Amino acid sequence: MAKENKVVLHGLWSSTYVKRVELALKIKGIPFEYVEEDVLNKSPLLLKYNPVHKKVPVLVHNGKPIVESLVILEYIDETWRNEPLLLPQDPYERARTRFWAGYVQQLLDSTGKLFNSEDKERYDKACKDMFEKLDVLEDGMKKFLSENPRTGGESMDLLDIMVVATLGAFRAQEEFLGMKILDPDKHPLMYQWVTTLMELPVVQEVTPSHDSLVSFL
Ligand SMILES: N[C@@H](CCC(=O)N[C@@H](CS)C(=O)NCC(=O)O)C(=O)O
Repeated sequence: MAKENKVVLHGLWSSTYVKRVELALKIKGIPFEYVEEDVLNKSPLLLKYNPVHKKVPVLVHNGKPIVESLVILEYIDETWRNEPLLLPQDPYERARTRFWAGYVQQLLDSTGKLFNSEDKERYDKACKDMFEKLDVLEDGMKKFLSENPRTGGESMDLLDIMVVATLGAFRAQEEFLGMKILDPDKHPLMYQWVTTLMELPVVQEVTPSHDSLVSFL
């Protein structure tokens, strides 16, 4: 009898963390059921599956829950070994990819603070942090991408997923904030990378419309 392979993703349409997992499942060609959660009124299932953080995404594989988006991405890659691999085989390159994925998470944290700042001082600080991180990424990625070139097409890896899930909503964020975030003159490599990824059909499939993102913000 074929081994049971039931995959359920508990998510939230607007969540960048959930988008990471949706992208990984689609890129790997893993069929899954999607359950939209209401994070203001958490379902008993969500609380049962993620009693520590009570957050989405939660991936349930054959009844077993896995939580925390980066942990889920690695679980997917280790469980479904088909191409594209999300992390390189070589331990050193794997470590570097994890390092930069962690840095993109820090960029997301700074961007989040920009939206949650209660006063101008905090807003300015979050803004400065965000642009400093973009500068570091622009610089760091010159070397990293030249040594780890993107293969193109839908062969995205963990870092591509992190980058597009984090920065893929930049146009809606710019419209909402009334300022440029990803400027092609200041961050040409990041701009090119993000906009190329945004055009991929798999990315478009999981990306909410511009208008719904602006209203949500
Ligand atoms: N570190 C978590 C963060 C997940 C997260 O913050 N999820 C949000 C949605 S974007 C959530 O479930 N929030 C509900 C809450 O905070 O109560 C991850 O990487 O999965």
